[in-house]
Amino acid sequence: MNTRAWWLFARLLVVALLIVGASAVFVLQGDGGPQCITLMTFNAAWLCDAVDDPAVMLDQEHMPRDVDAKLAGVAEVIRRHNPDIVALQEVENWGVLERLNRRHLADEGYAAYWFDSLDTATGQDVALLTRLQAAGPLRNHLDAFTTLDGKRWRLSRGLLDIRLRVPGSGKLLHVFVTHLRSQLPAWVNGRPDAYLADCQRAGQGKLVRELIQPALQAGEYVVVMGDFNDDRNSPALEFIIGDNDRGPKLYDTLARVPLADNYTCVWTDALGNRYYERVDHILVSRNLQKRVTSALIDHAVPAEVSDHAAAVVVLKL
Ligand SMILES: [Ca+2]
Repeated sequence: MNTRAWWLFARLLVVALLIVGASAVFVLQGDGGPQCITLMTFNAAWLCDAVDDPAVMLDQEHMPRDVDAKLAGVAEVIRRHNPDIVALQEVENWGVLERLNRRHLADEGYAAYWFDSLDTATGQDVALLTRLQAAGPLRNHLDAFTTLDGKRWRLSRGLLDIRLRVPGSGKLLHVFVTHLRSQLPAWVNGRPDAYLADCQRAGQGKLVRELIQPALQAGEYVVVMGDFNDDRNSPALEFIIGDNDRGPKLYDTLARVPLADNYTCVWTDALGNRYYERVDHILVSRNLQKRVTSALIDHAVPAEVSDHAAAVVVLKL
């Protein structure tokens, strides 16, 4: 090969390397194809620190004996499903969420989102861990209210509301997380009133529906998840899903879980009867229904970690 031929060969080689390099960078940046996004919701059951917060009534009563053992147990449940988005309930404060994320999930690449709720009895808040980048500010809707049966209802734990960007495709997921009123009776004039608690939860369901309607009407990809303290056929769930209005309905992703596994909580009454109920939910807008590739409920949560199972859904976006 003469000098001229060598030069031509060298130039072609450089051009070929540039093309290969450019395509490699393109692949690394995402090819625009579908991505699998794993969603999880988990009620972590009194995820408290060991500090007595004078503003919270019940934090000392439910303080874990070993805070880091509790956090490690919660982290293990999260880690084994490798979720991209985790909705948490019953988080006492920002400090305990940061301790979970930085000390026990440090290598998972999560950003944490949280706001303090109005619930000063339990101190319980909702929170989000996510590997997806936020595409807008976090909203909490603590000031929102609705009326039902002549009464005003609000979400004492708020409604976590954030848009997240799916890597690669650049699509946006509009994620909402909440924790509705428990089934424990409300106390009125020193007497228990279970019906009032049910009315409050129904009012909260109506309010969630009103707050998610704009995103649904705009055709966004919407995910609504959390502990709603009631099952699919309750008034609260009927409101949220859209059974009571003409707007776009939500799809109940966990309905596809086999019946024998389709519960997230077990209650035992005074006579020792056991009741199985799915109170934790992952609902999505209908434009995501065909993008759900799997759904499961993880019952292997140790009793000392939580009395709730974790729910996991994979979306292909
Ligand atoms: Ca709190």
